[in-house]
Amino acid sequence: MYLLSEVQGSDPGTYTVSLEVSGPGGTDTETKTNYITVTTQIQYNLTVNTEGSGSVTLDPAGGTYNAGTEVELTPVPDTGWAFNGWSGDLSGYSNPATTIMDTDKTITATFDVDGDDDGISDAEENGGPNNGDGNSDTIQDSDQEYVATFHTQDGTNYVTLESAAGTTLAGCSAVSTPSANGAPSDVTFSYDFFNFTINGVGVGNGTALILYLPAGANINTYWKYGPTPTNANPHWYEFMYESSTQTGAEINGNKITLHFIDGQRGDDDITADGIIIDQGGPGTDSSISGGLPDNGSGGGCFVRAAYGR
Ligand SMILES: [Ca+2]
Ligand SMILES: [Ca+2]
Ligand SMILES: [Ca+2]
Ligand SMILES: [Ca+2]
Repeated sequence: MYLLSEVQGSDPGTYTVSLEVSGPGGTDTETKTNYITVTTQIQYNLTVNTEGSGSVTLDPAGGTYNAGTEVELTPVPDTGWAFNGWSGDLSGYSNPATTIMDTDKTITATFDVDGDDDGISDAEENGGPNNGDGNSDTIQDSDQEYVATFHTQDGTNYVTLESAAGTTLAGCSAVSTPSANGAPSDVTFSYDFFNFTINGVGVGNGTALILYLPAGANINTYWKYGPTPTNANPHWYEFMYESSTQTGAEINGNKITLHFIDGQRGDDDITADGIIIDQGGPGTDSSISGGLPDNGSGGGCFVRAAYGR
């Protein structure tokens, strides 16, 4: 009787094998190092389907990948349409999304009509809280180009962005929390991150945007990952309100007011061009003492926000 050790791994390479023989006279084991060379790479196929009008860009391109390859999928809606979720072997609303090729996969991207061009489809906005009026102004958010209601990245919650009247939102999406070095270890980003662009701000002007989280949200900080006027390399920084720059987040329960000045801290294009570009996320910092803010009556972070530093 003999046993050949199983060759593990999917990558081509040279492997060590052990041979064990046992019988009435005893047992003997022989191990040979670098004895067998495997030359065939295991590969899997990624099939992408679409519903509605749009396409999906794959990085790396191709559709056939070595086992273990991480593939980024970016939905590209046609004009007048917006991405509205993944199905099949991927779920949620992340844009872009990633998947690891550990088997053959079939993934479907759904696109629906986006009548107000904010990057969120009518169907998704109309499915939001308060019958599709997340900012409670009695107008459907799908008809408001400065209001966008959409799913969080994992698909479990809805959020609403409301920029100032006269501005327009574009490119709104929910994305994964950046995993880059320097992430704050005490902060949990339960809603992951959001991307948005505010157009029509006026060159060099200030503006504010309200982020409505689900009722009962317990958050006490807002962080960003990107460049700032004093450090052009993307980096993590806390974006709470500072009286010195008049930029940053004020938190009042589930309502976060983000103060921006075109070209200043918080504007990811760090250019005075009439456009604010943001990627950031609300979080819960377990190292902040004094409890979480709930109704603006107290709590560590709201006091910081209200009175500056
Ligand atoms: Ca829309
Ligand atoms: Ca509304
Ligand atoms: Ca809208
Ligand atoms: Ca700008």
